[in-house]
Amino acid sequence: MQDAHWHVLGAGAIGCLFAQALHRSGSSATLVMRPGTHQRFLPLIVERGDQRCEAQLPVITAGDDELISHLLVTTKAYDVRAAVAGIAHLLNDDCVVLLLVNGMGLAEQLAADWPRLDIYCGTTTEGAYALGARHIRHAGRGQTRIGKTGLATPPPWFAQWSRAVDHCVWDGHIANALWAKLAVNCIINPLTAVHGCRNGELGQRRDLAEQVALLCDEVSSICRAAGFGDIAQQLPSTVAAVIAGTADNRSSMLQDVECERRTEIEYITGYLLEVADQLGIAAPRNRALLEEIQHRAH
Ligand code: KPL
Repeated sequence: MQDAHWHVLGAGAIGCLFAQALHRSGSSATLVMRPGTHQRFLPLIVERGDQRCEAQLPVITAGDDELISHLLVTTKAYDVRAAVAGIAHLLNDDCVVLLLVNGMGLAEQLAADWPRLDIYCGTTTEGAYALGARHIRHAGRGQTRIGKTGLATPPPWFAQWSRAVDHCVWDGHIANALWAKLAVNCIINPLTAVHGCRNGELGQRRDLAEQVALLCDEVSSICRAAGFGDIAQQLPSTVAAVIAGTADNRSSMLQDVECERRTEIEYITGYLLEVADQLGIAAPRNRALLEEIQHRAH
């Protein structure tokens, strides 16, 4: 089968990392940029250890007429719907859309807006951060899991991804991986954002460790009721491992709050609370954190 041509919507650190990985492995990847971008090619720089890889990637905008068959979406969660709507006229009817974004609920929203899209979800622990526009540092190797609910075996295009991206696996139960990440993010992200601390402090400071434990209980009970009993059971040890493994990190939500950017809280804690409401579970700690973060943003 001929390689698919990927279009990448969202040229942040993760979008650049995967666009470069696809390009480097011989697949074609095009950046979808905002209207007003006049360049036909843009440089993309990835630093890794003491190496620096620079590539020129083709660019399109919504004003072009190039059709899109495979779309990787790596925008902020709150931008996904509008960004996809902006290029909907370029999408093939049965376009493959791979969502590699934080939070949950977006696949359902896109499916409701465009029922014919073939939507996949992914989650990655690759560590990358921006040094400038389309200039990133690939700081930590991680694992990338991709899947689609109800699809046990990968579609043909996945071969490209396993060739291009180290430690990229097809996950026949992707909902588990997404919920496991959601549960961890519901604890670490809002707590670090509210207390203005690095991830490691959540394990080191007794007052914060207590809050982690209480929040773990609440998130676990929602996970359990939603059918993710294993995630619930392992949550305290999973969270402790992520806190220890990312001790020096400033969580993405802390960075957003510090830079006075919009946060992704509605797609993380907000999504969890929607599920809790549907299941009739009270979640006062999560609700208080949601309100606190929303309050700070205004
Ligand atoms: O995913 C993260 C984030 O910051 O969004 C964690 C795992 C908390 C690492 O910082």
